[in-house]
Amino acid sequence: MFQNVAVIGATGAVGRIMRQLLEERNFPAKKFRFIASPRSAGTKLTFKNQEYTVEALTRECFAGSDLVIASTPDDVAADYLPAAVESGAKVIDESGYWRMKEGVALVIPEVNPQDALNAKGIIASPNCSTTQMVMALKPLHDAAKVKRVIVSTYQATSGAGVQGTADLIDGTKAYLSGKDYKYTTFKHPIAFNCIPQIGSEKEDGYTSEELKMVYETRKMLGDESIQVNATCVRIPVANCHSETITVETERPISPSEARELFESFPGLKVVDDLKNGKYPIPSECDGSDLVFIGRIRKDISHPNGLSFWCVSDNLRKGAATNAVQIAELLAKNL
Ligand code: 2RA
Repeated sequence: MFQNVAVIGATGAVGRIMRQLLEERNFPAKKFRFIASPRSAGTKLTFKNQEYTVEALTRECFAGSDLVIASTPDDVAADYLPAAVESGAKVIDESGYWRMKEGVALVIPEVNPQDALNAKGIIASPNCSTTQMVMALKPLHDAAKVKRVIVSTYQATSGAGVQGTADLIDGTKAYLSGKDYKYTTFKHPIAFNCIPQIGSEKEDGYTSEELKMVYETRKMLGDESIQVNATCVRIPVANCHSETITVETERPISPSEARELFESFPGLKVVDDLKNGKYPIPSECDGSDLVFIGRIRKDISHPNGLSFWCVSDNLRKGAATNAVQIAELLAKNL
């Protein structure tokens, strides 16, 4: 059992769900601490019926904690987490900063648990859009080796933080009442619109979000030969990312074999009955820790191709749940 768990970024959108999960799942630890930016320090919060005062993040604050779970902006993770590792704690990081660094484990517990157990320093949790896709790819890769993936995402505003969803709600109200609204998170109106840019411009006309899907996938599946072509789009949905995924495998996988592979993989749930209008939709996946798959069908343009639709709560399995599952894995193997 961990003796002293520090949750960093405890008052943010993901931090709030992390607290809820640690409580609901009865995470085994003697003591918890909740830490956030100096701006939120002093805030009172309730955890397991006990009141806690949020502490300020400093480089010295990790002393005494043997597990640190952090959800902060990248620059904060870059500045502070090396001090957490130096203090001797196991460190799980939700930010994007450490994921692709040499020697940092990037982990989805259902996919590559051993990487977390072998990790010497920071254990990073992947980007939300990558997590749900890699959950779906793993059983296909194990059965028939994934060679190429073409993915388009339909990403919720909550992925851009609390202000992203505020922009969706307030922008929609303004649009409906014919008023102007100044968007603070998005470059364009998100109400009644979609925006084909998530993240910053990178090489060859791709965005940072799209390249995360390429490089993080290869790292977690341990296969640098997998080709991934991603297009990431922000849509006016508050929560849950959706993805269309087309996979080319070394040998053909039929839709019925794919369904069996998905159904027997932990953390995946198949909802696939087109005749009766049943497939995963964000409004029904919101609040779940699972990754949902539907519309499983042959890619009629390629003999070894398979297409499907994938939806998951980006704040839960895409962020908080995955981090807490890594913590549970470490706790079981202490
Ligand atoms: C987004 N994937 O949805 C990002 C958040 N990490 O913007």
